[in-house]
Amino acid sequence: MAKGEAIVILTGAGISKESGLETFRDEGGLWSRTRIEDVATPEAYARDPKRVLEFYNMRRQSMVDGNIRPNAAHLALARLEREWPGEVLVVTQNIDNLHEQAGSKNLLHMHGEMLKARCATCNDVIPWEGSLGLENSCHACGAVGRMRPHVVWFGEMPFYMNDIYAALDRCHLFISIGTSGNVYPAAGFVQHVRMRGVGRTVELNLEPSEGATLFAETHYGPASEKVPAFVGQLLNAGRIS
Ligand code: BJW
Repeated sequence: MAKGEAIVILTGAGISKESGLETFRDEGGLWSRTRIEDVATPEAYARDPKRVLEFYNMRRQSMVDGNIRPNAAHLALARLEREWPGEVLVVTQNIDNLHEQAGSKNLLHMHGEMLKARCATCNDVIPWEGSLGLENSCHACGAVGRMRPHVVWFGEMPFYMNDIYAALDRCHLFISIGTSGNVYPAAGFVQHVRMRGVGRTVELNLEPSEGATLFAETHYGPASEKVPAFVGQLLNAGRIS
């Protein structure tokens, strides 16, 4: 196998759909029932924190109680990380913990994590599985009513951007899985890789995304089928191109 060829994988809500979690923009998805402006912006939280906390409490509870498990696509990416001789980095927009459950280790949650809470005053982040309310106080600074979901809302800066761009700058293969390509900066990663003039770009999705034409190679179908098949081919070939 070629040593040192690096792979960056961007995942979105589509990879977790077959584990029972909702996507955002598909028909019947989260944003078809709830307005982004009401629950996923800092302004919404400032205006009506209780409503925003309740929206995330419901989703957190269904994630914990629903016994949500990784599917074949998450497991295939963990296998790729274990067996590929070069670097494999998963950058996920998802706030679920299915990549961790599947065994992925080199993983960045650019839009945060559902099972963590952050203090809006001192930025302390702690694990959080129960409901969040305005009565909760921060264990680090003691502020009351300032614990919020550890997620990235519209207009907020996603996490790990320096690490992500550094990885995109050295990767030989960029794979985008189960994301509609509507939300920046993630939607711009494929262009970032293509601008370098080297590197293979692949989209694996149920159907063509907004930015489908930017990818050199596309494969359409459920992630639980397309991802294991693609990973199997990659590991058999032992090289990227
Ligand atoms: C399957 C499948 C199966 C289904 N198998 N596939 C004006 C003002 C302020 C900002 C902006 C502005 N104009 C533009 C911006 C930037 C803005 C943005 O992109 N807006 C666009 C709407 C235009 N972005 C931001 O604000 C970001 N921050 C930022 O840019 O910082 C810099 C900045 C700072 C200050 C000022 C200005 C700029 C932050 C974005 C945060 C996104 N947050 C959310 C919520 C996270 C918490 C939560 O979960 O509640 O992240 S929104 C939501 O969208 C979530 C997702 O991670 C993200 C992406 O969605 P995803 O994963 O692509 O899901 P879907 O549903 O869209 O697609 C699913 C796909 O799966 C589909 O393609 C299906 O076909 C497929 N699929 N089943 C395979 N079985």
